[in-house]
Amino acid sequence: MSRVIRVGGAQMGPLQKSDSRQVAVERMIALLDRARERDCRLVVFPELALTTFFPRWDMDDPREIDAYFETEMPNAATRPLFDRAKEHGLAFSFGYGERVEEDGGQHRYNTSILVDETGHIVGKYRKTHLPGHAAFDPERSFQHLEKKYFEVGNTGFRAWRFMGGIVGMCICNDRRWPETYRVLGLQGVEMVLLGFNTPSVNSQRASEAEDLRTFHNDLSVQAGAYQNGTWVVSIAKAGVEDGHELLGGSTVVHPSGRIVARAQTVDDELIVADCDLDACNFYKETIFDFARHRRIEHYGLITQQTGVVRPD
Ligand code: CDT
Repeated sequence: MSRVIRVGGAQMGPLQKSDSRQVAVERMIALLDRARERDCRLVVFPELALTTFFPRWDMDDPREIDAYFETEMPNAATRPLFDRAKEHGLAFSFGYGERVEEDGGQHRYNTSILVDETGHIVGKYRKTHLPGHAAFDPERSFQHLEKKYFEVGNTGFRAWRFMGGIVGMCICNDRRWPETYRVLGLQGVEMVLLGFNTPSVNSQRASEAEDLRTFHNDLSVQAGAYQNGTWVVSIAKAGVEDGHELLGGSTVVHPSGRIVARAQTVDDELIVADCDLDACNFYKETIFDFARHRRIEHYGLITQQTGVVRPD
C-alpha cells in the first residue's frame, strides 16, 4: 500500500503586535483552503503561529504576557481553523504559547500540536531547547527572551503512529541540535514536523550575513533528515514583524537530505511535496541502520555531561 503523504508547508508572513488571533486564523484558513485545492493531506504551520514572535519584547506586566498565551486548545479563536480542517479532511500541526495549570502550578510552554483529519489533537510537544536569555540584555541589538517566558518543555521528543507512518515534532531551535532528531530517529520517525521564527539578523553579531543564517537553517534540517532517514517539514513565520525581520526559506527535506520544496517569498505561501514514507527505508536499513551500527558504549558523555569539559 502506498505510503505517500502530500504535505502542504504553510509558511506564514509576518504577524504584527496589533494583529488579533482572528487575523492569524483567517490567514491560516486561507492556507488550508489552498492546501485542499492542491490535494494535500497534512498541513504544517509555524512556531507561535497565532501571534507575533513576542519573545523579542521585554514585558513584565503578567496581563500583557498572558495575552500571548492560550489556556485551552481549541478555543474560540482557533475553533474555525479546526472546523475548516475537518471539513477538508486535513490533518495539521501548528505552534502556540501554552499556559496551563498542572501539578498545582501555572506553567508556560512553547508548544506544537498534531491534529488528525477528524479534528482530534493526537500529539503535543513542548519545546526543549529554548534559545536566548531570561532577562533584558542591553548588549543585544534586540531581545530574544524565550528563557523568560517559557519553561523547558516536559514532553520530551515523542513520535506518534500517524497517517500510516511515524511522525514526530520539534520546534525551531530544536532543529539545530542533532540530539533532537536522534531521539526521534530511535523511535523510527519518518517525518519530523517543525515550525520556526528565526531572526534574519544575529542580535549579537550584526556582521553575520543573512545567507549564512539561511545556510545554517538548511544545514541543520538536511543533516537531521539524512542522518536519521526521515522527512523533515520545516516551516517559517517570515518577513518583517514590527521592524524585526524573520527568515523565510521553509523547506521539505527528503530522507536523502535533499531539499525537494522551498518557499520563494517571505509571505503566506504554501509549498507542496509528495512525501513517500517508504523513501526512509533505504537509509534506515543501510548506512543508518541504528541497531547494527550505533556504538552506545562510546556515547555516554552525551547524556552524562551538558557543557564542554576540555582535557587537562
Ligand atoms: N524561535 C527560535 O527558536 N529561534 C532561534 C533563534 C536563535 S537566536 C537567539 C533559532 O534557532 O532559530
